[in-house]
Amino acid sequence: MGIDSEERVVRSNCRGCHGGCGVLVHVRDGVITKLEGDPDFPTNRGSMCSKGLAFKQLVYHPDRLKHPVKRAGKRGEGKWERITWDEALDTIASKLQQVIRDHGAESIALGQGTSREGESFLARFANLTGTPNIFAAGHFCYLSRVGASLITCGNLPLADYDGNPKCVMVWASNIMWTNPDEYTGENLARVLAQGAKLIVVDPRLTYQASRADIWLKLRPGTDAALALGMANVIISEKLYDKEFVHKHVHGWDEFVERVRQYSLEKVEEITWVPAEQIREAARLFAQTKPATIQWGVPIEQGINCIDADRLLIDLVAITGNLDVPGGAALFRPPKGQTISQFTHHRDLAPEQKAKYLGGEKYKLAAMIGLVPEKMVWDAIFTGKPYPVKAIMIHGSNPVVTRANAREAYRALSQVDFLEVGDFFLTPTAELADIVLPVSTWLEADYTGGFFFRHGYLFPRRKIVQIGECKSDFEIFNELGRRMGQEQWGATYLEDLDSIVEPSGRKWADVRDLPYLRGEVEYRKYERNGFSTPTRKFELYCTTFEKWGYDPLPQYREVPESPVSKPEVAKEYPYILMAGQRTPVFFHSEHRMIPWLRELHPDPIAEIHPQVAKEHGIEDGDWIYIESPRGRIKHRAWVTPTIDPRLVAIQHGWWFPEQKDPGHGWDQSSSNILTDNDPETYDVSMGASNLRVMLCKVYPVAEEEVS
Ligand SMILES: Nc1nc2c(c(=O)[nH]1)N[C@H]1C(S)=C(S)[C@@H](COP(=O)(O)OP(=O)(O)OC[C@H]3O[C@@H](n4cnc5c(=O)[nH]c(N)nc54)[C@H](O)[C@@H]3O)O[C@H]1N2
Ligand SMILES: Nc1nc2c(c(=O)[nH]1)N[C@H]1C(S)=C(S)[C@@H](COP(=O)(O)OP(=O)(O)OC[C@H]3O[C@@H](n4cnc5c(=O)[nH]c(N)nc54)[C@H](O)[C@@H]3O)O[C@H]1N2
Ligand code: SF4
Ligand SMILES: [Mo]
Repeated sequence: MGIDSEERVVRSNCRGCHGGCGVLVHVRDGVITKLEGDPDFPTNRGSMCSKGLAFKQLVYHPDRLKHPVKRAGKRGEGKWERITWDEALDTIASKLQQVIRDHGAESIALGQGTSREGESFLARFANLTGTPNIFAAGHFCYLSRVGASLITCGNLPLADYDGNPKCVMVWASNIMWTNPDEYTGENLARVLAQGAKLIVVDPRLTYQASRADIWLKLRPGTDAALALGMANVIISEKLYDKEFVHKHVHGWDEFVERVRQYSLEKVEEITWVPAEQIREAARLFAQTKPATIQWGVPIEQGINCIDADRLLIDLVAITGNLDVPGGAALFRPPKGQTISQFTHHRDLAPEQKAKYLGGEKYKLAAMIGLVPEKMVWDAIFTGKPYPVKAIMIHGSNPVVTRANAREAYRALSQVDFLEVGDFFLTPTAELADIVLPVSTWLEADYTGGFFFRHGYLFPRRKIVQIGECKSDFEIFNELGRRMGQEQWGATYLEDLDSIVEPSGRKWADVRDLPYLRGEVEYRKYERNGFSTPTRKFELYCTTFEKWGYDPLPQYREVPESPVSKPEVAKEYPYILMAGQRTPVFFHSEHRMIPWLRELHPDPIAEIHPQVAKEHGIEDGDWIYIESPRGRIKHRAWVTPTIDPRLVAIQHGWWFPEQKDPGHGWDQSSSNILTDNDPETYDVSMGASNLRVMLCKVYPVAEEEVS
């Protein structure tokens, strides 16, 4: 004990966000003392972000839920009673079985948020239970990209930084702060330091935009139009890869015809980007080889979601940068079970698949196994097309993170039975009947990154045990077995065995390896074609044709903009960008972590000095941001880096330090301002508009500042 005790260093990989950074975990006397970057790890090469460095404060946080609890008072009253795991799991299992008996398995919905490691086990549990209804964040984030890629070229293309791109088009991405999905910012920084050209497409002057060779400062939400304009230049100046187009593309002529409808004059008018700059960027992108696109989520959070995604893949493909070194590669996973095999997605009975909520309308979402959450809320409110009676949410805080947060709050307050698995009593967990305490990535074994498409698996070992916490893996395994599902292993470690089994190994054989990587091979399409109905890269999407959507990409005007709603714009004159991330928080998380909150105590709205002057706002003042649906408070950051026609706010705010059970969920959350109207959804994916709408701003009166 004390100063003589031994310090162990355990290699692991962080999952404080999506990033999967290699870390060295220092442990003394069974307690984690420090996390630092692993210089030998391929994804981060020693770098770590503030969230990862502060993660031990999350693990040992005094407010962490350490045992299961059940509701003691009324819904949302904040009164809890400690229960055993047996009581918790028995209660959940018998409730779910009762719903299956009375209404059918489809009346159970499983909820998750953005990618967490537990998602594979959650999906497996849903499929084995027989419900098609999984709601997540995927329809407006990432899985939309996966879906768009599946129907276009069979797999998700990823920027191949290891192949050293000579030009990177950073499109709606703040990767240095966000390390999203398969990516870490470290890789972009490295190729830029090696001299790669940089094009940035972003309405705000970000760090990257300030260093770009070309910065395209577009009107928020108009990305699809800009991409069509760039395609127009590439086609009319014959800058495309003729051989690729000739041999591997389906629907070239139709695509060319569609693109011709987007003249640069028209695109300039829609996007605010001068025609000459569009031309210059298209030339730089098409003429520098290899080139890649680093895309980000804002293009997906609204009505143009899938077409914007498709267009970015199209730009990569027609310039000959698909599946080539330094372009956008189609990686293969290491040998093992596929996600679809593991989750038993294919085993969900056809009659159950036919019951996807919203599946008739949002066919792409149903194809990848997702339900827009609004369909679940409506089924709770109306019982149509059938009632949803029980919800299990693991790894999400919809009361803060989904469009029209008030509606989400109402739905989750009304559903018959709600179980939430989380680290803390979030505003969503506070509405539950039972809350389960979940382990973090430092507290369980797992094949990290299993859901991602970068071709890696990051084995991770359990290092500490906190209270009675259990991992999502263990919870779904135990619950599944209680429900009589025979496919689960005797412990969840046997389920991990099954993931690696096709490689002839067991979990124990790989758990101490730093990572596993699939074989990297480029230009696979030359041998096999693409995994699409035509075996070609589909500029003209035959799947969409079959489903009755426009097979070619188009631009749809943002549903609430000065163009589409000039009357509303008279009262709400600014375009609101509702979703800035900060480097120190992940969505609604981390506001309770001292090191991180100290760096960023309050929600911040970016407004231009001209706007500030007009409304009598000083830098640092509390202001209201109001949309036609409600108002919230942020502190003003008066900055010339934002256009005077725009206001940018952050996303994910609640206040764990406020002790009432709502924890201020409706005070500063961007989703008090958003709508969740299906009229504004992407047609095939059901992506809701989280980002672009109209607003006004004004100071908070002194007496209202709390
Ligand atoms: N207006 C607006 N809304 C947005 C966005 C925006 O830009 N603007 N962004 C959207 C996007 S892209 C996304 S992906 C969503 C994210 O939406 P969510 O995924 O709902 O966001 P989080 O706040 O990360 O919620 C995750 C919760 O799970 C808990 N958690 C973390 N890890 C685990 C785990 O391993 N297991 C379990 N059981 N729990 C865990 C955390 O404590 C937290 O409470 O938000 C969306 N909402
Ligand atoms: N620290 C931290 N990291 C995160 C998250 C977090 O909350 N915090 N969230 C995670 C999740 S789930 C996601 S999806 C990713 C998101 O991370 P990214 O994909 O990087 O997306 P954002 O940071 O939301 O926005 C990126 C940039 O797009 C710009 N932008 C906004 N609207 C538009 C638009 O209409 N068009 C264009 N071209 N640009 C626009 C913004 O100004 C911003 O600079 O980050 C992940 N990583
Ligand atoms: S970027 Fe994500 S994975 Fe990497 S250190 Fe930060 S929190 Fe951890
Ligand atoms: Mo996301």
